[in-house]
Order: sequence, then C-alpha cells, then structure tokens
Amino acid sequence: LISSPGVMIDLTSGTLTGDVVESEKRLKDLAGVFVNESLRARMDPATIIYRVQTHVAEKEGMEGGLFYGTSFVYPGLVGDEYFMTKGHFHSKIDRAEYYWCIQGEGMLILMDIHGKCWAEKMVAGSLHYISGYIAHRIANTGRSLLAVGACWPSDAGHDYKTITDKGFMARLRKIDGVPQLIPVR
Ligand code: M6P
Ligand code: ZN
Repeated sequence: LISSPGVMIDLTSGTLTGDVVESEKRLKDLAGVFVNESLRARMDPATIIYRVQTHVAEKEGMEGGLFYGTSFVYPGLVGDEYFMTKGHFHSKIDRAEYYWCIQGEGMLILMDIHGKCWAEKMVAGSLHYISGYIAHRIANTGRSLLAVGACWPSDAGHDYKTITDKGFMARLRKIDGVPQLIPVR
C-alpha cells in the first residue's frame, strides 16, 4: 500500500532522477532564436544552451493532467543577448503555467498576443505565475547555471511557430553590464 517515490527532485539543484525524459538544445538547434543569427551561426554549434528534464506523468494532450519539468539554462551570450530558451505560447492558448527559480539568476520574459513584452527577475525561490495567452521564455543573466521548475497542464501543448515567425518583440540584452529589455527594431 505504501510505495517509494518514482521521481526525486534535488531541491538545491532542481535535478530530477527516476522516471524522467531528458532533452537538450545546442546552438545548432536554435537557428533564428537570437537577434544576431549570423553570429549564432558562426559560434560553436555544439555549445549547449539549455537542457530540460520532464516528468511526463500523463499522455501529452490529456485534459486535466499536469506535467513537471526543470529547465537548466547555461550562462552565456550570443553577442549581447543572454542564453535563453526558445519560448512558446501554449497550443491551447488559454492554458497557464507556474515557473519558479531553483538556482541561479535569470529573467522570465513574457509577451502578450499583441507583442507587448515585459520581464520578471528570477532568483532562487521566486515564483512566477504565467497566465494563459502569454508567451514565456527564460534567460540566464548570471554566471552560473540557472535552474527553473515548471508545472503546466498536460493538454497545453507548445506553439513555437508564432515565435519562430515573428520572434519576441523585445530582447534581453547585456547593456553596460546589466540586463535590459530592448524592443526589436
Ligand atoms: C519548461 C516548460 C516546458 C518547456 C521548457 C523549455 O520546462 O515550460 O513546457 O518545454 O521549459 O522551454 P521551451 O519549450 O520554450 O524551449
Ligand atoms: Zn509553457
């Protein structure tokens, strides 16, 4: 009647062990994601930008379920733009999500359906509610690994196309040594 946990989270690092799906994104997988695409294409394609560990507790698309993931974003820059995740709207666009920062320093970059962007600072322990209709991505603004926990509905899905086509309308750039959210063009 009593079972051992099938998944463990290391609470200081965010690392999952057990029933977990692993994925990673290297610079070669992120064509068109950074403002300076020609620089990205000239940098080492094997550079790892982020990894995601997901506990897939339900079938993708199942209504009423939840997924858990930890995203690990590495420190670094493409020019003056911080390493970051691709970012997405949800395919079921009204679906919300929680993010919380486990370690490191970063920024949660948000965009509404009209292209208006804003950002929230992430530090270990910060909790971020992302309501539906809001695209979300995270950037590492620190010198160490950024780990962010996430929980989202299993029927939310990922809409990357809207971001791929138009991009985020503002970018987090290191200007005078500090992160600033700068409108594109
Ligand atoms: C979090 C969640 C996942 C997402 C991952 C990486 O763990 O939001 O759904 O896939 O971050 O972000 P992206 O898919 O934008 O690359
Ligand atoms: Zn999401």
